[in-house]
Amino acid sequence: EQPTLMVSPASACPSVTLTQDDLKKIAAYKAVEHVKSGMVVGLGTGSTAKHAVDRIAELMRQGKLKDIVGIPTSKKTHEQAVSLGIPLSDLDSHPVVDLAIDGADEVDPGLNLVKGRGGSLLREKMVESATKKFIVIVDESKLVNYVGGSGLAMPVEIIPFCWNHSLKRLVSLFPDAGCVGELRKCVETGKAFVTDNGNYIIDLYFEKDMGDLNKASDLILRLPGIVEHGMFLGLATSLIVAGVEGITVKT
Ligand code: ABF
Repeated sequence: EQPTLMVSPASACPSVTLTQDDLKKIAAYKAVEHVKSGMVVGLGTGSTAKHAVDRIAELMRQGKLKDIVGIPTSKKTHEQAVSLGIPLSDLDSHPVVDLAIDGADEVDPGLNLVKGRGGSLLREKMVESATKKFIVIVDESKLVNYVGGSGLAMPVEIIPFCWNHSLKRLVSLFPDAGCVGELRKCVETGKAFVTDNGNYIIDLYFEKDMGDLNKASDLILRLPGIVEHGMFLGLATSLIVAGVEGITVKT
């Protein structure tokens, strides 16, 4: 039996202050309870998903999980999984994933997500659209009423060729939403951030909501030069939220 990491309500344990990272870990451990031996598992990216990958490896070491095949969603997660000894494969060899576990930047009440502020949205979307179950793990700070409406970035992966042209065309799709965009840059180098796939990212910011999300998605994807966007609509099958009051699971 897999141990469950429990969180006490704050009122029952007033002296314990949980950090945001503690909450991420709690959500991740809860999600890993759904991983069973023999599964093909999509391994997410980011500081929350990292805890899930660590936990899967720990259970494998303890002999509680066997014959796991991991499908990493980024080069970083690939490296982490290799260092932990998790056997890996890809969608070419395993086109159907049993379960994927990943974080998100925003989650709305309909389990629509914004992802990609970490830059891995394309591989994440490829893996998470090929899975039977996709559990999203977040701390409560990620919950929003409407994705894309938080004033924070909605990332779009584009090819580098004439990126400024693509930026302008993206912004022009949303004339009534107060949309602005910028090329994502590396903080260290000041140069364009390059994704695992050799592409650039445009971060779009909306003053007002962008309206129908599926329509917005279609409009973005129809532009030549656009590879993928960070709205994950209708892909998540469950959500695990860790907050100071405890864990909430939504399916
Ligand atoms: C990945 O990691 C991304 O899609 C998302 O941008 C980010 C969330 O990061 P964290 O878990 O570190 O908050 O899931």
